[in-house]
Amino acid sequence: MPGSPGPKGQKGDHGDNRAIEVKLANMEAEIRILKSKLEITNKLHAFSMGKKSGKKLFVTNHEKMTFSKVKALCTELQGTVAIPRNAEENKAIQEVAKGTAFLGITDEVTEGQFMYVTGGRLTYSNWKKNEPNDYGSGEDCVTILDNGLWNDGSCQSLHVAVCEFPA
Ligand SMILES: [Ca+2]
Ligand SMILES: [Ca+2]
Repeated sequence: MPGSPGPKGQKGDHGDNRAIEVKLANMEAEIRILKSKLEITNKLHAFSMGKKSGKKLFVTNHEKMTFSKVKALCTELQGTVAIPRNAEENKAIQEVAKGTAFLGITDEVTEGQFMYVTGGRLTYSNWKKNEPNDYGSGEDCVTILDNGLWNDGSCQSLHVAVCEFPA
């Protein structure tokens, strides 16, 4: 995953073309080295996370926070809040979270109509019996419980942050 672009550098001194060409060649060589190092780092990271080819990666820092904080954190990492699209992904998130975690699903826009934070209506769900119940008319976020079942809960509650990254 590429980082955000760095700040603009200061204007350099004027030099003759020869000096500039040498500088440019050196920079190109450095970029090549950095690229290959980054590639190895990415591979090593994916390997250490048990990343399987063609599967999404679900990652947690085991911290509990509000839904908006989880969303901001995942966005900062260029991922999204974990969204299980099938039973297999639901299980994967359950195993990563090891406790109640927020999912990237809310009914904040229209009460009772749960949507993905990335857009679109639910295509898979795993609600606990008698959920979602919008208890106290204040439950617009969705959590996955340690048994893998879902409950709608308060977005202000503190739950484990799990982000997902594309396959
Ligand atoms: Ca609700
Ligand atoms: Ca509920």
